[in-house]
Amino acid sequence: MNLAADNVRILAASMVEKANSGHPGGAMGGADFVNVLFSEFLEFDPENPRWEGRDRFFLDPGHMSPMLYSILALTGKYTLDELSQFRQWGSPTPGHPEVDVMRGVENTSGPLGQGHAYAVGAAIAAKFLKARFGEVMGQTIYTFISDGGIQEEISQGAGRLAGHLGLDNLVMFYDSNDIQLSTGTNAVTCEDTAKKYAAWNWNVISINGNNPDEIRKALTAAKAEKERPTLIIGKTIMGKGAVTAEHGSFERQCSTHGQPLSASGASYDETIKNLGGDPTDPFKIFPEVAELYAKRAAELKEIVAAKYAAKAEWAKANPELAAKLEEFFSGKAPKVDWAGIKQKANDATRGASATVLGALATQVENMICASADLSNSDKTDGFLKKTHAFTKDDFSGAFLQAGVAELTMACVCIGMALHGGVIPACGTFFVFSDYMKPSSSYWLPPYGNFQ
Ligand SMILES: Cc1ncc(C[n+]2csc(CCOP(=O)(O)OP(=O)(O)O)c2C)c(N)n1
Ligand SMILES: [Mg+2]
Repeated sequence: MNLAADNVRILAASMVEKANSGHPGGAMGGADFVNVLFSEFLEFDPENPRWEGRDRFFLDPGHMSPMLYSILALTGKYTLDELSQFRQWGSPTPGHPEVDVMRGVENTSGPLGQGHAYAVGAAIAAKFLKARFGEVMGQTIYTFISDGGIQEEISQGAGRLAGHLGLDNLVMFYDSNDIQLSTGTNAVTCEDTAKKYAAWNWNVISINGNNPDEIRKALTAAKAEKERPTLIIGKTIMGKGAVTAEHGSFERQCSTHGQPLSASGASYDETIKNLGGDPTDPFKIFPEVAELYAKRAAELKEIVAAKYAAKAEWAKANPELAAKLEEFFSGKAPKVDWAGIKQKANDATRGASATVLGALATQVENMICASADLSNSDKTDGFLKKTHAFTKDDFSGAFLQAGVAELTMACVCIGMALHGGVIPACGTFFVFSDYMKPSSSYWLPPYGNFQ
């Protein structure tokens, strides 16, 4: 296990070194978690990345992209050559990931905090679908957050909402390495993060985030949790394995956050050797690691075959539901009787909007509407009146009361869309939509130039 995590560390550090740009330290510390997740827990179909019943993995800190690309290379989604082209013009490995489901990248990331809010939205979408289709929509939503995401204000809304709605299908790993871009975290915070999330009704587990046994135990406990989302706080070591030219430890150094190891004060060559690699030929997958991931691929084949068989049996017994599930994920525009919508003359725009939303609520079965505590004022209640709001144990409705948190609401809606199978919409007043604007950076291509 440690060999595979070291392999990820070697690849991540080498990508940044070759590009002469990027973020090695965090990626090296988080490698142990993603290795256990991808080699033992995450359920996906290697042959069919778009399978709607797959578990999802949402990365929050986009700067840790070398960790994501490296772990996905172990699962066969990137070639070593593509890793070596990190941050190069036209390569599929931009500095910050851009959504590419076929390669296992479930979300675009870069602006800290948004990635885990997408995961909250995806978990809500999964709950909505499970309420309608049952166990065929029993997937788990995993997300990876770092100190920056925990500090960003959006985590308040995302954490509150996930706890309040009891999203037990959501598992978040917090890479708590006590280091951020310019300082140690102790320069800016003394909060008790475990208590904060527990107060929001999360199941909180604290572990050594570089220990595979503890990671495995925590993930097993998280999957068994039936009431609350789980936060695994993993204490990790920034730049794990980094050494100086004289072989002194160069771990836990802020300087490894955002530059090649050689520029940070560490020795790239000695670090790669320390991790068991060859600095003259670092883009390699160790044979034992290839074997580990081949074994997992074989297991996944069986896991997925069993799930497809269960789904086929369910579809046979529930042909109408099965057709509906397919329709929901088809991406086709829903059929709406637009001509049947009658507007009153001189109605206020929010009144006219309510009329349309009312028609959509009855005609678009997989639409979810959200409002940030304005439903009876922004008139999204035109939709709400035809359904009911989500509560902890009831996702049979189709309305999300997001609370006063416009950016959270926007990102949660994006997360629902990324999950697929649902059509999210949200409303607020124009003046407050300014609070939502950071979410729109998600749509701005090309995103690879983000620094
Ligand atoms: C919204 C937002 N603000 C600022 C940044 C710039 N930035 C990138 S990483 C980072 C802090 C990183 O700390 P942490 O998340 O702990 O990552 P680590 O240093 O441990 O790799 C900052 C401020 C950003 N990516 N997004
Ligand atoms: Mg950190």
